Order: sequence, then structure tokens, then C-alpha cells
Amino acid sequence: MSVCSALLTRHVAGGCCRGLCGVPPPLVHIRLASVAEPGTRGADEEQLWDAAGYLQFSRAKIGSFFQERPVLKNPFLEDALLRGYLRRHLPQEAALSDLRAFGERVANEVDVWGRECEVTPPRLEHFDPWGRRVDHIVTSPAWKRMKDLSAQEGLVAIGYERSFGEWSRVYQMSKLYIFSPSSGLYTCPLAMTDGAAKVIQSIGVSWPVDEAYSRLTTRHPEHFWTSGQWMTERQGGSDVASGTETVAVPQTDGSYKLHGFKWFTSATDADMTLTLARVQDRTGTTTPGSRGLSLFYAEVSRDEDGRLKGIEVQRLKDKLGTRQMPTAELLLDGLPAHRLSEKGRGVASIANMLTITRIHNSVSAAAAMRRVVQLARDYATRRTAFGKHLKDHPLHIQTLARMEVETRGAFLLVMDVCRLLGREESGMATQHDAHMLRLLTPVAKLYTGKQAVAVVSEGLESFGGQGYIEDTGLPGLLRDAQVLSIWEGTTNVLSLDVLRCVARSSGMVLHAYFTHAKSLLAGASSVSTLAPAVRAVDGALSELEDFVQVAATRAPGYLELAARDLAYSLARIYTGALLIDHACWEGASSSDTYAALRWCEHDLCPVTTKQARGCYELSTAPLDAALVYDWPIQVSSLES
Ligand code: UCC
Repeated sequence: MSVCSALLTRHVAGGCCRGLCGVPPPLVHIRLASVAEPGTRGADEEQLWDAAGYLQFSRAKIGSFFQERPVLKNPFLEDALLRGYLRRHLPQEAALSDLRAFGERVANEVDVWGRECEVTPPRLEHFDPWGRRVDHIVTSPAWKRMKDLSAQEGLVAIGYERSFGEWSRVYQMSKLYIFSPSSGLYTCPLAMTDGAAKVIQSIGVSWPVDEAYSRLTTRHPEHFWTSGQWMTERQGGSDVASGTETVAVPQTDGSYKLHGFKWFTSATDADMTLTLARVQDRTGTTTPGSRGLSLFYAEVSRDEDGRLKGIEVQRLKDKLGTRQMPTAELLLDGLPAHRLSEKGRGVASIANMLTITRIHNSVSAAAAMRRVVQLARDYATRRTAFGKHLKDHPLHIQTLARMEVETRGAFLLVMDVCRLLGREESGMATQHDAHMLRLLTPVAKLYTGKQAVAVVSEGLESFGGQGYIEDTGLPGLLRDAQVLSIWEGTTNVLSLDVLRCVARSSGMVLHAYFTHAKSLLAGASSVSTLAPAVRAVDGALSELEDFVQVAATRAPGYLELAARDLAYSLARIYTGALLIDHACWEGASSSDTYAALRWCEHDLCPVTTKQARGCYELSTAPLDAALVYDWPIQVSSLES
């Protein structure tokens, strides 16, 4: 097509008719009688062109409608439940004004850095330009700013300063909850840093970890260190006890050198780490299993040639999400280290770190839900479809309300675990509190990790196609949520951890659970609006008690098959009790009451529902396997 016919085609197709009737006409090709030379215009065409008001090189018209984006507002001020919870338990103005100011900073400053971390992921430089091995993990300037900010804002320090006594952890975790979705995953190194400080504190703050402790818990950016947690090896992600191959070779000065391969080390730009290894005896042998594992402390440092001492970074992991954060495979080849635990007490000693990182994980899960709800409800006031705002479509709002209920439940469950941690650390915990902390840590982690994926996924859908578009920043929320049910113990591993802590405490953790859940309901006995919720939780508690009685008489395999549903039941019932309790507080709102009522419409005790259907009978295990692998099933085995 010649230049002029092309121009006319465009003019006729996109111009006159659209202006009159508002609908684009079919494409019509008109050829001029006299065709101009390429690169020139004929007189007729020139007239048409000017009359239509087009300028040469003007931009194509792409329509005048642009959808307003969802706006992130101060996440503290936007969160009625967070503010209500703190008004109830931690009404000190110093804490509240700090959270308000931090919320402002997150919305106006930090969120952009978080996005920068996402679009500028870390990379690994193995060699310098002259061929020397350097293994530099290059991170974005925003990632470095997150480190300074974390120190300044006391995101780890608050937990150790304990300025608010037993509520210090609630304060710290509230700050992390506001920060997490904008943090570019900096919450991951902070979780491990907090965990390392906790382990050191529990072991004793003395040489060789006294300086490390002060650096992990400082508010001075130039002094601040982060820690890694190197547990996972090629054979052992969950089964750390039998999968850990790393050996610790004793040195004459009492220190060790570590040799092994760490398969998954997150936030690998850390300044130090805690890790597990097997001490070699004089004959070069090690003890297998959990009893052979000890806990070690190592600093990440470089020699005068710039090489990492005793470490080679093999490669960075190519992950579904959490791309902002460097995760690496590390070869430990003589890494200088100090043993922190007694020989063979590695798992028990690092358990404190697991408790802390699992709590951080739960905080991040609740925070991810809250963030997507905040953005979705804002968007519903800006987006119009079918003649009205999304907020005016009852079905859309029903969906957002369901997300809100899940988010509120997750928040109260997580904060209750933080409350218990704070009580333990301030010396106020009873034996009953200690049991609750041990039981609820895995319960909260596994339940919120799973719910975060469901709620964030639903949240993305509420933006329609835009929820699937990378540079809106929304898909990253879902990718990052997916890790929350995987790392720090998968759903099944944590469900088995729940069984283990029940067994090891001879059922005392469950006794504490039933006692406490019932006490939370007591305050609601005279509140008539909450009666259906109270009945539901009370009934579910009785069902759960019955289940526990029956299950205790069955073979261990029965409980193992029930483990996940048991953990879910523990989570749903206790969360229901917390929502009811919060709704009874004198400062509670009508939304608090409504949220409690809606939560209690869940199947609160799925373990008894499934038990009634025979789901945990030992005969179901081979049937499940046959289904998974498409093996033949005898019809007679399906008859009840
Ligand atoms: O993924 C990783 C890094 C990712 C980045 C982290 C950031 C997260 C924050 C995100 C925020 C955004 S590191 C890898 C994570 N790996 C795991 O989580 C491992 C999952 N596997 C387990 O949890 C297993 O259950 C094991 C490894 C704990 C099982 O080992 P054992 O040796 O078979 O365990 P035992 O024999 O049951 O327990 C050994 C001792 C016992 O103490 P004693 O001997 O005194 O009776 C247990 O009571 O350890 C104690 N113990 C615990 N104590 C075991 N588990 C716990 C626990 N959860 N709490 C307290």
C-alpha cells in the first residue's frame, strides 16, 4: 500500500465515523487517483490531513480511559483490627505513634524499595574481571536500604529491648506485619536474624557469640548484622536428622572446620550463620541421625584476596517467588566455625530458631492476606463494571468479606502466638502458656501459610486481568505467598510436629489448649449476638475432645492419617474462640462481632467430619495409594 493510501485508510477507518457514532467502522481502503512519490504528500491528502487536526508524527490515539490503580495507604491506619487489638492490649502512645509513623513510611517510601528489590533481583558474580574467584552476591541498592531501615526501626531489636514487657513481641511483630508485604522479602533475613539472636540468648551471650548478639540486636545500621540458617542439605529438607552430611573437623584450638554442601541457604548475603554438622571423632567417623548433629556458629568473611573463607557459592536458586532475596547452594570447604551446643544436641538447640522463624512466617502470611484485602477494597471503589463500582456489586463484596474474615482470623491467631512468646521471654509464662506456645507455633504456621495462598489468589482475581499482570506488582504477592507453606516446615511436617509435641508432653499441650479455649468463651456467655458462634466453638471443642479420646486408643497410623485435619481443627476452633473473645472486648466494633459469627460458619472440626467418613481407617492408606498410582482396586474393599 502506498503512503497516501495508507494514511487515508487510517483517516477513514479511525477518524470520521468514530466521532459520529462512537463505533469503529469497518476498515475501508480508498486509493487516490494520483499517487504521491514515496516520502511526499499529495495536495488532496495534505488538506484532509490538516482538516482532521493530525500532526505529522503525532501519537496514535489509544483512547481516553485509564483505570485508576489501587492505592496503598498507611497500612497501620487502614487496619481496624490491628489498631483495635493494640488499643486493647498495648495502648501505650509511644508504640502506637511509632507504628503510625512507620505505616506512613511504608506506604510512601519503603513500598517503592520493595518493588525495586523485585525488579532488580540479586545476581552472582563468580569471578572478578581478572579471573579470581570472588563469589560476590550483588544485591540492589534497595535491598541494602532495607537492611539499614531494619536496624533503624528496630525490627529485630524491639524483641530484645523489651521496652513493653510481655507485649514487646506483639509490638515488634505488628511492625513487621506492616512492613512485610513492602519489604522486598527482607523479612526473611530478619526472621533468621531474630532466630539466631534467640538461640544465642538461650545458650548464653558469651564468647564467641557475644559480639554477634550485639550486632544482631542493634539499632545502628553500621553495626547491624543479619544471620543465615543453613539447615537444608541435598538429602534433608524436612528430614534434617538423617539428611545432614556436613562434617565438623575439630581443630587444635577448640574450633572446627566445616565440610559439606548446603543445598538451600536463604538470604545468603548474611554476615554470619547458624548451621548443623556432625562432629568427626579421631577415627574420622560421625554419629548418624539426630544424636550426631551439633549446632555451629560461623562468620561469613573474606580473605585478603577477596575470597570467601571456606565457602564457595555454587549458584543462586531460580525460584518461583522470593526472587528479591538471594538463595544459594553453598559448598563449605573448611569453613571456620564454633560449636555452640553440646555434641548431639543440634536439633534441640536450633529448635528455638525454628520457633522464631515459624512465627515470622505466620506474621508474613497474615500480612500478605491483609495487604491484598486492603488493595482489593480500595480498587473496588475505583473500578466500574456493569454500570457501577465493584464495591456496589454484592457478590464482589461477599468475596472480599470472606477474605476479610480469613485475614482477621489469621491475625488474631498469629498475634496470640506472639503474645505467648512475649510472656515466655519476659518471665511471665506459666507452664500452661509454655504448652500453648509449643502447640500453637506449628498450628499457626501451617494454617496461615495455606490460607495466605488461598486469600492472595482470591485477591488477585478481584482485580480481573490486571491481577495477572506483572508490573502491577500483584502477581509477586502470590508467588511470595506460595513459599509460606513450604519453608520452615511443610504443612504435613508441621502437622506431625503437632502430634509429636502432644506425645512428648503426654497430652499436656492439649489439656492447656482445651482449658484456654474454653476460658476465652466464658466472657461471651451473656452476649446474645455471639451465641451462635459460641455454640459452634463449644460444640467443636467437645467433638475434638471426643476425637482425641478415641484416637488415643487407635494404632499410631490412625493419628498420622488424621494429623493434618487435627491441626486444621485446632487452628479453626482456637481462632473462633479468639474472634469471639475479641468481639466481647468493650472497645470492640460490630464488625468484630460479625467476623466472629462468619468464621464460626466454617467446619470448625474437620477431623471429626472426616473421622465419621472413615478417612483415617488404616484400610484407606492402600486405597489412596491405588488411586494416586492408578493401581487396580478391589470393589469389595470399597464396600463399607
Ligand atoms: O528453609 C530454611 C530457611 C528458609 C528461610 C527462612 C525464613 C523464614 C521466615 C520467613 C518470613 C517471611 S531452613 C530449613 C527449615 N527446615 C525445617 O524447618 C525442618 C523441618 N523438619 C522438622 O521440623 C523436623 O520435625 C525436625 C528436623 C525438627 C526433626 O528432627 P528430629 O531430630 O527427628 O527431631 P526430634 O527427635 O523430634 O527432636 C529432637 C529434639 C527434641 O528435644 P529433646 O531431645 O530435648 O527431647 C525435640 O523436642 O528437638 C526438639 N524439637 C523441638 N523443640 C524438635 N522440634 C521442635 C520444635 N519445633 N520446637 C521445640
